[in-house]
Amino acid sequence: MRLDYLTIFPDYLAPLRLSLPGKAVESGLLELHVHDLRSWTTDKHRTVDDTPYGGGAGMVMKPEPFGAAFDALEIEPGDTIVFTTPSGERFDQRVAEDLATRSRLVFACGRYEGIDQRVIDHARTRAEAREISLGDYVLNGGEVAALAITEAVVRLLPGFMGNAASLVEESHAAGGLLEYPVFTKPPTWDDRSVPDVLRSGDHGAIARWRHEQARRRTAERRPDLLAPSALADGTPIERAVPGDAGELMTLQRACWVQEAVANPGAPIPAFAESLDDVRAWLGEWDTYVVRRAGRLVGAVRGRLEPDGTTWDIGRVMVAPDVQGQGLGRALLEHVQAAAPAAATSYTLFTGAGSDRNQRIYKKAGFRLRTDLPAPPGAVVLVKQRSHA
Ligand code: 6GU
Repeated sequence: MRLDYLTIFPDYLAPLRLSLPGKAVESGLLELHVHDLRSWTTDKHRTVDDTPYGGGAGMVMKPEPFGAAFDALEIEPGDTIVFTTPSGERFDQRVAEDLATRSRLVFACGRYEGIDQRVIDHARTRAEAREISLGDYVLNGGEVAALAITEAVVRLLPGFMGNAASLVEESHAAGGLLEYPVFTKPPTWDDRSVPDVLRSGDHGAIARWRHEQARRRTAERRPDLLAPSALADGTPIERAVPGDAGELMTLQRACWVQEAVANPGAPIPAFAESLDDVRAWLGEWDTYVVRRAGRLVGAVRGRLEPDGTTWDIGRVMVAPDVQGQGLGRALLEHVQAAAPAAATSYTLFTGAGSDRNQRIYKKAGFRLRTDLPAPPGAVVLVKQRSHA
């Protein structure tokens, strides 16, 4: 694999030579080229940035040096140009695995407020171009991101690290859990002992303990990894944004017409809510939505009750024309998995006359609780959470 870096701070990328990629270079697995973007400037001051058209704060990286660099580096179809930018797609293990299949990656490290958009558009005409972000925070430049991406990609190359990596990769692979805690000698340190099970020699018990620990950690730190984040057909389940309030209100009305029919005489607050009401509760609940062809067709919300242990689920809504396709079940599973670690039980209401809803909830493990208070015309259902 050949890696090129375009940067105005070549020294920033010096660690490439020290760490693991350095070894891969020695073994001939990797070819690394760090380029000073300023070597493709033509003015006395070696200018790489200028003020933004349309005004605003900060500076924008000029297109000409990048254009000249792409020419000089003989970028061609089959190469992949990676623009590191906080507004890119989110980098993860899947992206790393994908990039590891390329024969050449060219990193264009952004600085300031970003790179002139025409550079990215131009790059797309010459090669594959991807804009990639490390995560939801802002660095001063893309160099650290290019280093991180490089390390994640290079360790996946066949022959690198004897490829033991592939065995460990189960964590962070699709559907994976975070790693379980690990221990080494001595058996007691600082009055802290290694868990007995790990010294028991019982491999079955060790595997079960590790899996339980991994699940617990994942539920606590990264509930999003446990939540099925997409429907079976790949349609994503996404967190609702404030702009969804209008469509949510529309969906709510469509769904609660059915509820009004199933529960004659019962008050239906959701049906009467205004746009401001929906906006207000959106701010207080974790809300998830599903879109089909750009239209919001499903939603669910959850929040922790003041007791700190009950995860309150509500507004499981599926547009009447797409009901019966398993969407409600997927949303219900998602919102349960999204509950914080502190949640030990789930609770929800539905109409006393809503037979279909009650059937779906019971099938999902919820039980009717006539001993608990419910709003007029409604019943309460509860399910205990199982963490393992
Ligand atoms: Cl790729 N660049 C910058 N400047 N900031 C970031 C980032 C990239 N990823 C997260 N924050």
